Parts: sequence; structure tokens; C-alpha cells
Amino acid sequence: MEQQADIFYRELPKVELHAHLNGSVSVRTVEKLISRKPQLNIKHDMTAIGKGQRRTLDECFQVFKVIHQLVDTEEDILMVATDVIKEFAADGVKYLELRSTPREDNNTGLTKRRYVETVIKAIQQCKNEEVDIDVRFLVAIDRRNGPEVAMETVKLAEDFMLASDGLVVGLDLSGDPTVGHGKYLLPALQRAKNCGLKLSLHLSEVLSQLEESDLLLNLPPDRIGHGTFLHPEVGGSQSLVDKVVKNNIPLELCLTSNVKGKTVPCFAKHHFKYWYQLGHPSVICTDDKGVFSTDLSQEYQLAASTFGLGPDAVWELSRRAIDCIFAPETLKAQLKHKWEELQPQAFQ
Ligand code: 6MZ
Repeated sequence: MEQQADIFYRELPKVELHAHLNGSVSVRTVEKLISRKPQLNIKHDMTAIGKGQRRTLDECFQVFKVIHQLVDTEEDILMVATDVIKEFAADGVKYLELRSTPREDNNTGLTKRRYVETVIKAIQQCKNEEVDIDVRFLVAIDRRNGPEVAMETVKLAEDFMLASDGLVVGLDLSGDPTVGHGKYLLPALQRAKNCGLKLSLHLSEVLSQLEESDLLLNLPPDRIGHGTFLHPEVGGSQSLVDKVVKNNIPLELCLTSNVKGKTVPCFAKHHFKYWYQLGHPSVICTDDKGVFSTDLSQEYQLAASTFGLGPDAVWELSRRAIDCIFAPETLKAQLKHKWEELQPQAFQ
């Protein structure tokens, strides 16, 4: 049976700003995908990292490759995206920004354009079914694929920003942080910014990216993914911190992901503490709820128990996340109103 505390975190209305679509696929959806493609001989333990287990970041990236094999048609993407959206809604997430890297597949005829269209279709279907969640989409650049693909991706995102009724709001830069260098991607990112796409960039997810982080912070991005090694105590620098603070760039922080991916030694040493104590906008997120076997309620509960936050502080943390969303101000106001309405229920 759920404990009273667990219920509070589930009832807490939440904003999810850092969720990779294919990393968010649940066990239930993986089962459906495996039954569609038995010939691949993929087992459950190849798509998720269970409780108490840890892998290197490199091993995590192998897991994404396995999931990508399972998700290679429009039908798969539609099912995965609708399932993921409904699961976030069931977890009390009221506003979700999903991100995903458009892929093409010659064998199935999947194109990058159809990929984005299919995610948008899933969002619209959930809206038509009145699922209680507002969803936006960030088109992702996988840094591994280099500057030309990055520029292509920006152009695709630009087209959809203009033609998706406000559903495509921005761009994400992600992928294996140890591969490639952000400096080659600057022209693409600059173009995205100039055309009005919001930028959420994975930054300093691993150590020794000081120069890259400094360059990317000059854009500046609208939000930062992880930012694990920005501050001086862990090998970053005060000047990086100053840039983040001066531009008031919110951080998307993913506790379980960072600990399971071994970039942070334990929850107590997570950089949430540093940024939260500074009073800097910090948003709790899941990253890859399927791969890391978590959900957003658990992540809030984990932050609260690790850093000693009471219910009022947790409420404030979730409410302040609204200010960091990429959707327009009108929606922020609506969400704040929703939080007010839901407050008595969460605290009863
Ligand atoms: C960097 C990550 C990531 O795009 O196919 N991705 N990039 N750091 C992380 N920390 C663990 N987790 C996920 O979702 C999977 C892709 O998201 C990015 C990687 O590029 C991965 O291939 P999509 O929906």
C-alpha cells in the first residue's frame, strides 16, 4: 500500500522539462515492442537499469541503442510517445516537455520529418482524448552526428516551430558527452536561437568540458541539462557559475540518472544541493524514466529525503518550475492557477 508520503508526491502537480522520449519507455511498452519484434531477441534487462544497479555512462548509451532497434517505425513512435505522455500524466505531471532525436531508417521508410510529425500526432491524440497534461516538444541534436546533421535538425525544428500550432518550442543538444565538441555546433545553435527556438543544452555532464561549457554559455542557452561539473568544488570554475547566475539560466537536474550513470558518486553529493542553496532556478527532472527505472514523483521524494526539504519547500520547488517552461507566459499563468487549485488536495 502507498504510504501517506508517497501519496503527497504523486498528488503534487509537477512540471517535467528533461525527458528523452526513447529513454522514457516503460517496461509495459517495452513488452509490447518486444512482442512486435521477437526476432531481435531483446530481453527486458537490456532496456533498463534496475534498482540498486549502476552503469557507466558509456553503458547507458548502449541501452539507448537497444531501444532504438525496438523503435524504428512510425507505429512504434506513435505508441511509445502516447504511452510515455499518459504515464507522465498518471504520475501527476501537468506540463511536459518531451525531447527526441529524429531518426531515419531505410528499412522501414522512416524519415526524420515523419518522425517529428508522428511525435506531434501523439501529442495531439492525447490532447483530443483530454489527457490531463500539456505537452510540448523539443527537437534533439545528437552531438555525435556533427555540424551538418545539427544544422539539418535546426532547419527541421524551425519548420515545425512555424507549423505545429506552438507544440515545437525548442531544441535540445544531447548525446554521449564524451563524443565530439560543442564548438562545431555553435553555428547551428546560433541559428536556432536567432529564429526563436528555445535552447536546452546538456552542459558539463562530464568533467573536462570547461572550454566547451564556456563557449556554449556565451550563446546563452535558455536552460541547462545536468551541469554536473560547472561549479568549482567538482572541477568546474567560478566564472562558469557566474555566467549561469548572471543570465539566470535554469538547471534541469536528474538525481537517479546521474547516480546510476556514475557521474555523481551518491545522492547526498548531487549538485542539486549547490544550486538550490544558491537560490538558483533548479528543476527536478527524470532524464530517462524507463532506462533508469524511476518517475518524477520518486525524484521529488528523493530530493526531499536527501536534502531535508519539507512539504512546503517541495511545493515551492514544483511551482517554481513553471517559470522555467518554454511555452508562452499565458500558459505559465494558467499552470500557476492550476497549482493553486490543487494545493488543498495535495496537503490534505
Ligand atoms: C546525454 C542523453 C542522455 O532522443 O532517441 N540522451 N544524452 N546524456 C544523457 N544522460 C544519461 N540520456 C538520453 O532518446 C534517447 C537519446 O537521448 C539522449 C541520447 O542521444 C539518446 O540516444 P531519443 O528519444
